[in-house]
Amino acid sequence: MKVLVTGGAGFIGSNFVHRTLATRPDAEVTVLDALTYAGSTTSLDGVLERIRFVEGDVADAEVVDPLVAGSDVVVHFAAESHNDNSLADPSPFIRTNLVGTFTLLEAARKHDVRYHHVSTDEVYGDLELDDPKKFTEDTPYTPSSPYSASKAGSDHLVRAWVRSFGLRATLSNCSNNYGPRQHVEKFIPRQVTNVLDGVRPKLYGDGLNVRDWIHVDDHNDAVWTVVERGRAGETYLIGANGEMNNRDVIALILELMGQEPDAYDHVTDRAGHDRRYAIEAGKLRQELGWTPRYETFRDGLAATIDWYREHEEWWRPAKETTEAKYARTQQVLAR
Ligand code: NAD
Ligand code: TDX
Repeated sequence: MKVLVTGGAGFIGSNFVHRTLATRPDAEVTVLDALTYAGSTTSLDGVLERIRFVEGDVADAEVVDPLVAGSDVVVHFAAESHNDNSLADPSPFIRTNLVGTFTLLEAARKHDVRYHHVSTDEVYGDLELDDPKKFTEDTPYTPSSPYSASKAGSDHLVRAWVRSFGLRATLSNCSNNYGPRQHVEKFIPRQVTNVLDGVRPKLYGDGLNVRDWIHVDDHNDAVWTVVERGRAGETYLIGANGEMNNRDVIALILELMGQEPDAYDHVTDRAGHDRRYAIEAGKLRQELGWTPRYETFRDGLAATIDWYREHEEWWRPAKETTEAKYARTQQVLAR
């Protein structure tokens, strides 16, 4: 199978490429990635020689069209992915997430190529902490941030191309991923690398916001499950019952790294900060038989911490500029 992976030099996309080559030796993988601040070919170390790597923009039809034409399936990960960045400057989110998706859809339609769209649970807005409900495939879209609104718009484009043009597409909306090769701007890598640098972790607001954590390999196995067995036009939610609030995640990181559980700072909250995400993944489990392999968040987190300990050369180049950016917008609050 010839697989075009967009965003394959980013966090989830690079882990997808590593996992694909490990589990599907016959797959012929092409990566299309613009190598923005969030992408690096070092995330493909060890597999670069087994794939074709194309540096280019998913919103550039001249680049996209021949690559899609030469593929059996497109798995679209490329995106601007960080909520805080979307609050500072939404414009690249509109171009990459909306125009980029549109460009891929047009090529997939023209060449009748199977398309899988990787999306997020953030399109459903947020839940109250005491709400017994979780997100399902039927939850209405109410995105909060420019990032989640751009992802919501891209999901709508995919569904319109399915209905109007008969595109052979599937969608998946996943909860928060953790694991190796995640950019240090994101919550878990930021705190782990702060502790490695002797800096206190930074918690937004009261820290009671809940995220539903899933290991990136479990997400990517689910994506393959949908690519291979999902029904055209269908959406599948991906999650592994990993709800935990941010305070507890920081306390666990500190404990696993041999620090006091309260050795962190409270900083200015994110504007419009979603309170809680929670995924009901029954459709994926029952219809397609997927189950996550990582049994506990604690074990997966400990392995992720070890990865950052052992790969300073991977994260160090981005650390200083990321923290300088945060320092301009966030203040440490007195307790
Ligand atoms: P990431 O920011 O780590 O990686 C994004 C990759 O896309 C980078 O390699 C970047 O260079 C590339 N890219 C950006 N703009 C591009 C463009 N115009 N053309 C080509 N390449 C471009 O993101 P991630 O966390 O790996 O997320 C991947 C996908 O999964 C996104 O679609 C995101 O919305 C979705 N998702 C992420 C999570 C999560 O927890 N990280 C959860 C659910 C869904
Ligand atoms: O320093 C921090 N301190 C903090 O308390 C950072 C960077 C974040 N946070 C909080 C904000 C969130 O409640 O931690 C939580 C997780 O933050 P992010 O890592 O920025 O993730 P989130 O905003 O939840 O979005 C992530 O999951 C859904 C991904 O970045 C998205 O791409 C994905 O769609």
